[in-house]
Amino acid sequence: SLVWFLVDVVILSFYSECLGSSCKKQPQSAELNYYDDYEAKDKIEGVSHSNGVQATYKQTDLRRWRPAPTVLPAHGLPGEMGKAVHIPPEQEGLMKEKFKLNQFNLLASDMISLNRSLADVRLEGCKDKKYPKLLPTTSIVIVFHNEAWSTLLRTVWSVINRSPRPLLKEIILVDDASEREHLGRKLEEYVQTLPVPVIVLRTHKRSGLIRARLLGAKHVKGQVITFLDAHCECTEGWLEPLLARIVQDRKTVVCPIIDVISDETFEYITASDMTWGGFNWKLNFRWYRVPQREMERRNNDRTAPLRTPTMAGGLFSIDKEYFYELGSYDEGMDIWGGENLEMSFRVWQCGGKLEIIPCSHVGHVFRDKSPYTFPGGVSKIVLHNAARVAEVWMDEWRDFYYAMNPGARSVPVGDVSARRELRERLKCKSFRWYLENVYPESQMPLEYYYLGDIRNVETKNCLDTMGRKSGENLGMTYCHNLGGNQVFAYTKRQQIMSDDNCLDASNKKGPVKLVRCHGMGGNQAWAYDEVDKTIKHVNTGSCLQRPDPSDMNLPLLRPCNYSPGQQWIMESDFKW
Ligand code: LR7
Ligand code: MN
Repeated sequence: SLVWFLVDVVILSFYSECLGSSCKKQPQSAELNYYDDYEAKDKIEGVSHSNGVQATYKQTDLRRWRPAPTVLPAHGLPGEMGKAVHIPPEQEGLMKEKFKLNQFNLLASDMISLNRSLADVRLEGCKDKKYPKLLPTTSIVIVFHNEAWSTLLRTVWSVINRSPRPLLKEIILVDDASEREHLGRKLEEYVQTLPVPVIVLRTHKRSGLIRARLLGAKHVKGQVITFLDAHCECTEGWLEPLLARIVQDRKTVVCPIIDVISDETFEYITASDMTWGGFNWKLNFRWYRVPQREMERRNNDRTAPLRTPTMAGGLFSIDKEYFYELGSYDEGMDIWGGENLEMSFRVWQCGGKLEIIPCSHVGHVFRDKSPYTFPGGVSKIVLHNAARVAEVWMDEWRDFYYAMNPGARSVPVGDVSARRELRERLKCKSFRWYLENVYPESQMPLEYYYLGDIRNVETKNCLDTMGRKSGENLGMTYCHNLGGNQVFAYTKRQQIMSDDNCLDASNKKGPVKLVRCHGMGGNQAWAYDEVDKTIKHVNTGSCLQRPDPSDMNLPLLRPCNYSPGQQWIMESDFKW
C-alpha cells in the first residue's frame, strides 16, 4: 500500500448490508466526510512529463489521506471474498429461467452483497509500490443496456468502496435505452443515496455502447476518464496505479488486468498477468501469451506496465483531454464491437501507448453469449464496425480481414472520410509501423508473397482449414472463391498460414496438420516454386500432394515427383 505521511486514526466505514435491490442509504463514515471537505479546498498543481510534452494537472494531494479501507467479509453471506455461489438443486429451474435475462447466473448475483468482499489478488510486489503523491481525479463512466440491478450496483459499490475518495470525482451511468423497470426512476432515486456523486444519463434511443460512452464522456468533470462495463468488481488498490501511470505519461492509455467473474457462480478468478491483447484475421480481439521480448523489456518484473498491442475495450483509463485530442471514438460504429481495436491501433499509430497495469485488477463477468438485441443483425453490425477499423487504420492488411470474412464485402462501411482525415491530421504512422514496432508477433504477417486460395492443378480443389483448430488435420475441398477457410498467406518466412495456424508436418508421411504458428521455421517452413508449382516441405524435402481419393480429403506429404497432383496454383479469383 501507499506511504502515508499523516497518521490518522483509521475509521473503517461499516456499510449496512445490502442485498439485491433492498439497499438502504449507506452510513457515511467520518473519513468520507473528511475526504469531501479536503478535496474541495485543498488542491495543488502537479506536472506530468510526457515525451517532452508537459501537462499540468490540478491534483489532489495524496500525502494527506489513505486508500479506501479494506472491505471486510460479511460472514454468512454467499460469495464473500469472491467465493463461488452454489444454487441448491431445488432452485435450478428458477436459476435457468433467470440466466436467460442477462446470460449470467442472475439468481447467484442477486444473492451476493452489493458490497461483497474480495481477496487482495495483487502480486506481493504491488502492495508496497509507491505512487506519486500527486494524482489526477477520475470520473467513472459505465454504459449499460438492460443490465441487472445487482451487477450494475455491485460495480458502482466496488468503485466507491475501493477508490481513494479524493480521486473519485463522480460516477456517470449511461443508460442506453434499457427496457427494464429497475433502471428507471428507481435507479435515479437510489443513486441519490450514494456517498459519492452519481449521475444517470439516458440515450433514449438505442445508441450502442460506443455512442453511449461518448455521451458519458461529455459530462466528465474529472481529469481522467475511466470506463468500466456494467458488470465489474474493482479490487483493492485498482485505481492508484492506473492514474499514476497517466501522470507519468499523459499519452498512455491504461487497462487493469481483467479478472474473471464466473458467469455461472460469480466466483472471482484471477487472470494471468502473462497475457496481452492481440487480434486475429477476423478482427476479433483475443488474448495471447506475452512474448519473451516484452518480459525482457520489463526486466522480467511482472509488476511493471505491460505494453499491449490491443485492449479488450471495456475497462481503461485515459486522460480526458487526450481522449478528445486522439479522436475519442468513431461515431459511425453501432451497438457493439470494433471500437476496442480501433482505439488500440489509433493510440499506437498516433503517438500514444497502450498498457496493461498489472498491479490493477478489476473483475468482469465474461459470458458466452450476448443477452441483448443487435438491431439489424449481429453479423452485419459487427462486420460494419470491423470494416471501419480495417478501412481507416490497417492499410493493405485490411485484405486479411476481407479475405477471412466472406460476408464482409457486402456490408456497407458508411462514410469513413472523417476518420481518415483524423489519421492525416494527427500524422499517424502506418499499420506497417505498428506491426514492425508494436506487434511483430501478430497473426498478420509483416511480409508476405501471397494471400488467397491454394488450388491443386490435378483435382482443381483448394486447401481448406475446414474451420479446424490447432493440432488437427488440414483439409481440402472444391474451391468456393469465398475466402474464409480457404484463405492462406504465403509469407516471407516461408509459412503457409491461415489466421493463427500454419501448415505443419512433423513427419514425412503423416497428414499435414494445422498448428499454431511458431515463426521458427522447422516443420512450418515451405518453399513454393513458382516454376514447377511445387510446395516443398523444407525440413523433409517432400512435396505437398493432393489427397488420395480414399483418404478423407487429407493433403499428403510425398517424395517429389512433379506430377499435377503435386502442383499448386497461388492465384486468387476473388477480389476485395
Ligand atoms: O447496445 C449496447 N449498449 C450498451 O450500453 C450494447 C452494450 N452496452 C453496454 C453493456 O451493457 C456493457 O455494459 O456496453 C457494455 C459492454 O457490453 P458487453 O458487456 O456486452 O460486452 P463484452 O464484455 O462482451 O465485450 C467487450 O468488447 C466490447 C466490444 O465492443 C466492448 O469493448 C466491451 O466493453 C468489452 N468488454 C471488456 O473489455 C471486458 C473484458 C471482455 C473481454 C475480452
Ligand atoms: Mn462486458
